Amino acid sequence: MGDPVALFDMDYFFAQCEELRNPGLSDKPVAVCIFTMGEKGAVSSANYVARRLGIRAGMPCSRVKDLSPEAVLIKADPDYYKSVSSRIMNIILKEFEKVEVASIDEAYAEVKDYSEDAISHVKAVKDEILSKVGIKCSVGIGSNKLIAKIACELAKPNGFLVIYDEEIDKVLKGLSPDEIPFIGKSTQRKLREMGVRTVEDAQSIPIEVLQKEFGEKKGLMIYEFLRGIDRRPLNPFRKRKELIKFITLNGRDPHDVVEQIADGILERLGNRAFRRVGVVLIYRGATSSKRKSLATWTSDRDYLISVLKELLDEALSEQPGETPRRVGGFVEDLREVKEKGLMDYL
Ligand code: DCP
Ligand code: CA
Ligand code: CA
Repeated sequence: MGDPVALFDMDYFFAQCEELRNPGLSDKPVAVCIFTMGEKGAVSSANYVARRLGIRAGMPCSRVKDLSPEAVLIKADPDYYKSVSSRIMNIILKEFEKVEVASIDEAYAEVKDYSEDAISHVKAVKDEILSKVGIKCSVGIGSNKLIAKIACELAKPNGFLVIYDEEIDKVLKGLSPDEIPFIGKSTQRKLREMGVRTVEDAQSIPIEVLQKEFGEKKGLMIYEFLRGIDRRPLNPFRKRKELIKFITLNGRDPHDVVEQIADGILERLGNRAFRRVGVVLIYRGATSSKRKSLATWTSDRDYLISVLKELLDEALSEQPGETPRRVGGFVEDLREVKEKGLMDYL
């Protein structure tokens, strides 16, 4: 099999971000709630104290207090979680040549080999995330993304696990079919309907039967996943939906770093243009953000700087007398432009 892959997955990410800015929460059950379009909120992340009381991601927030009257319910603050995420991802991106940022709290990195040096380097990056950002994560290493993900799940929380190729079969057989990553819920349900109870049951299904049931491509993928085979390459060019640049102020006036933020964004913009601009201010214990949609796509530096300044003033006026610790700017709604530097593009 190929070069090893490491998966870094932050533990109870949103809830841990809340503990980070409010350490008094750490020994309390914490549930972060997301409210979508006026719906009743659902738990998006729960710390381990909450999980021990039966509080789980996905459950209605209204149930949390029934399970634990002491539970602390917090409304999700996505801009703040993004700012923590970007600091973590920057550490991982700096330490490895090839990285796929797979989600807000997950990144795969290609590891040279299984040598002691290479493995302890991965461990050192986990430690650096904790010492520099203050976030605990779990890390799994294996010869492909699937095995890395399985190792990471087994390592949670705050763990580190290498699954060597010769251990794959034994590890897989110790899992229930529901614990094989990347196999969706409906596939799992169908497998159960086919009488599958263990991974060994599933492995005994001939490939033709799987392909008949799930289609040629998906059937083959399931067949391979059940054997620890995953041909998906690391995808370091996965398109990000936004570009964000944060700067720690260390006492400076936020206006003095606007150009630096704009340049940090434009550096990574490449052949793309943006149609929405935003600003995030991180205070101790609070976040304030502003965004604005533009009339058209642009990649113009002066225009970006002027919009960032305008949004910065709006955001600052919301917390009068308070000094932010960090300030970030971001651009969203990206699209490719055929010619670099094209100013307006419809
Ligand atoms: N998330 C969400 N809605 C989902 C899944 C996740 O809002 N359906 C958010 C909240 C999580 C973050 O994404 O904190 C990362 O998702 P994970 O599945 O990795 O969950 P956690 O990090 O909370 O828990 P774990 O410690 O098990 O990784
Ligand atoms: Ca996580
Ligand atoms: Ca995750």
